[in-house]
Amino acid sequence: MAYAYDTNNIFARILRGEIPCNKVTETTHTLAFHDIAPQAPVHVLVIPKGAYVNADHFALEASEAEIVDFTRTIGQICKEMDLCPGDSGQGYRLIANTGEAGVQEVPHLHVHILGGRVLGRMLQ
Ligand code: D5M
Repeated sequence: MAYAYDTNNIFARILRGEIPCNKVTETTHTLAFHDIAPQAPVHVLVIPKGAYVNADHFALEASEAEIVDFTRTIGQICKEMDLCPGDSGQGYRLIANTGEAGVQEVPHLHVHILGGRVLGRMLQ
């Protein structure tokens, strides 16, 4: 299946520097920034720099370098924000809303990192 990528979605525009973001970190293949409408004390969005619509597109078509960079960046942010339960952190939640059923608003893969409070049970 071919994935249709909208080059004018808001995260593509952030990546091109056309609109600002509140940056958390940037690596070779990944950008992370604070969500504009935070749902928790920590609410960071992590996006690949490549043009991937969603999680399955990325998982199936991204290079190993991109996937490793993206995954490690998520881990590093969780560590740096003291969210990791193996350290002194309380834990966190990762979410990648996907497609219509997943109620994805922005058609560029983004993983939400939510933490800093005890989150409600969420399996709807
Ligand atoms: O969620 C999309 C998320 O993207 C939502 O939590 C708001 C956030 N958003 C939208 N525009 C911006 C900008 N400009 N900066 C930061 N965050 C933004 P989803 O439903 O998973 O697609």
